[in-house]
Amino acid sequence: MADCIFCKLANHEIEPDVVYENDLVCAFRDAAPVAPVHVLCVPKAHVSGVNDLDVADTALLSALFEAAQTVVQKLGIAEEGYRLVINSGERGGQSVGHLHLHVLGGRDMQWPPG
Ligand code: IU
Repeated sequence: MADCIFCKLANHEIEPDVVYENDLVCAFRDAAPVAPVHVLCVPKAHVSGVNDLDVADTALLSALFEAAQTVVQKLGIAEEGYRLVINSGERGGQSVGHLHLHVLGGRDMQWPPG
């Protein structure tokens, strides 16, 4: 999608700090991290958010979770624990209109989230 910043980052039009990528997903470090580990798993094709996600697209779903699993393994937080978050829509706190799975870790997480 033409003016989508995450399309540009996930497809290296703008170079992100990549932790891992596969054919369908790029996982890169968040530019404004809120935890010692804060990585975004981003589909390379444009999907606006969860409402527009084709849940029959099992290849994309599996690529997203494969990316998250690989990120936590590579960054050494798989065993200690971490949080996966997808903010959806305005009240859900989504600020970028391109689906992304936050991988947060390296500190204790609070519940309920803010
Ligand atoms: P949100 O769930 O849509 O609020 O998350 C958007 C995230 O994208 C947020 O954590 C930003 O810091 C991050 N981000 C980024 O890493 N690089 C960018 O160029 C932009 C946002 I714009």
